[in-house]
Amino acid sequence: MSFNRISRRQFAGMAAWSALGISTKPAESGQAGASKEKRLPDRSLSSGFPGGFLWGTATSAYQIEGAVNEDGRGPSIWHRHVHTSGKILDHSNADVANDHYHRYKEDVRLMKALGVKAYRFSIAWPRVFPEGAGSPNPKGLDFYNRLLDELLANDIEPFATMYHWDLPQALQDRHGGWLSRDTSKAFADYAGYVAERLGDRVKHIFTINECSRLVYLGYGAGSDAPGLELPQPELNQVRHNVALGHGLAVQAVRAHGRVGIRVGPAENIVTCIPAIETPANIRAAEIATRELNAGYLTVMLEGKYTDAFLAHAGKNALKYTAEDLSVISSPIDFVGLNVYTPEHYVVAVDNEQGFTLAPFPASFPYMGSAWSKIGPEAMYWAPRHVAKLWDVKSIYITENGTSAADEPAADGNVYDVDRIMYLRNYLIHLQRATSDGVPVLGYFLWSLMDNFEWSDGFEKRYGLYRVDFNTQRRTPKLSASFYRETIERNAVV
Ligand code: GBH
Repeated sequence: MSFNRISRRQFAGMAAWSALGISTKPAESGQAGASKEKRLPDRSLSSGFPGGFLWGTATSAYQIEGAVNEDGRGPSIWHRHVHTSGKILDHSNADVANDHYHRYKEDVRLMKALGVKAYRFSIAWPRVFPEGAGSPNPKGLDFYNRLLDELLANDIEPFATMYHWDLPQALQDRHGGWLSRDTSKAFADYAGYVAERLGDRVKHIFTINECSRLVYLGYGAGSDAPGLELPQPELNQVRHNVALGHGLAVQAVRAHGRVGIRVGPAENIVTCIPAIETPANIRAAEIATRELNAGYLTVMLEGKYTDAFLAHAGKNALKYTAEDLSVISSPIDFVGLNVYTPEHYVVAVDNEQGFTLAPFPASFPYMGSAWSKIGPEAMYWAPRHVAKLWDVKSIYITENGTSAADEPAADGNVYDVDRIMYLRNYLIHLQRATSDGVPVLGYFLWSLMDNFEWSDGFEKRYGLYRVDFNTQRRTPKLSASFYRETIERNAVV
């Protein structure tokens, strides 16, 4: 990159980097000057990640795009929810959010400055099918054409999520959203259409982001869109239809995408950690992980509900067919895992289920969100359990990151050393996993920049870049430097 080709905005961004003591020169520029000398001694190869390990960042459409009424986009359930439910912490909405719809080129430059080689983003279903089904909206799809071209011009590999919770409102109105399997079918039609249109440039597709959260918070607790509090039998049916939607979408992507397109889920599994790493506790944690994900990843990978899961459903037993189970378990190419928290610490006991879940002491540490327990070892055990239990050969960490208080210091910089502490420790455990041969191929940090954090509005910040939502100015936090260094060395720093 030569200086006279740098735009003013890029220059402003780079000034912020150097204020944090980071050289913005690419590593291969041969400038073995002062910045090199200051480096720590190289670690031995065994302390790094495998060659070709894919470093990326992640976002989702509704959380960053804004432009909710532009170019024929239809309303989504989140649009309705933020404007009517009164359940958003700061009473904000995402009508503008990060204005990424108009600023995507700048945002790709932010990624480039980090050195990431991959980007996980989601496609807004209501941009592509404003009514959820029926006629596609070419102008909506065009946004993703522009984004993909920009990413590829910058050597950043696109990983597209088909559904990150922004269901077209029309499908909610027409048949209760995921309460009806018509939504599962409409989802597959949309996914197939996108795979056909974008499959020349997108080689990796995630079906649904975190099935469990959209089911329980959207249809059970009602804190997320569509804000419903359904009784257990209906909730079970919603869950089944979401799993079915995943399977139908896998099939549609294969039917309509190019040969070799790769597809899988992006799940937030209930991660069970052996409280002490004895063989008995490790086995108990595996059993617990299989049972506690029975309605999601377990059925996707085994093609059946576990006995304990069905017994628990009891009189609320689900309506499904054998055909449904084979659709849900359509072969996938990889498993994506969003890893944030240790869900349970497990101790082996001699009872019927073979494990007990240790209660969390009141002193257990948390990061900035009410649910965000700190347990770096989740990053080791989540992929290890998945590889071991189901012999999965390819895993991506599709999200990991944390909110933090992020107060700018007197000099204007955000020294988010708590986020760095969190990331460093999770990455040490990820490195432990890859060293042990757990097949994790890449890692997407959540998130590229602060954004609309669902029912927490703009109150919780997850970004490597701070966003001033009044001016839309993006500024790297110290954690952006941490991530850039980690990527450059392919090792935890
Ligand atoms: C991810 O979910 C999302 O994919 C992403 O969009 C989001 O911005 C990011 O994390 C940060 O939150 O309300 O007590 O029932 C994170 C994992 C799992 C966190 C479910 C919230 C519900 C806790 N989520 N959890 S509670």
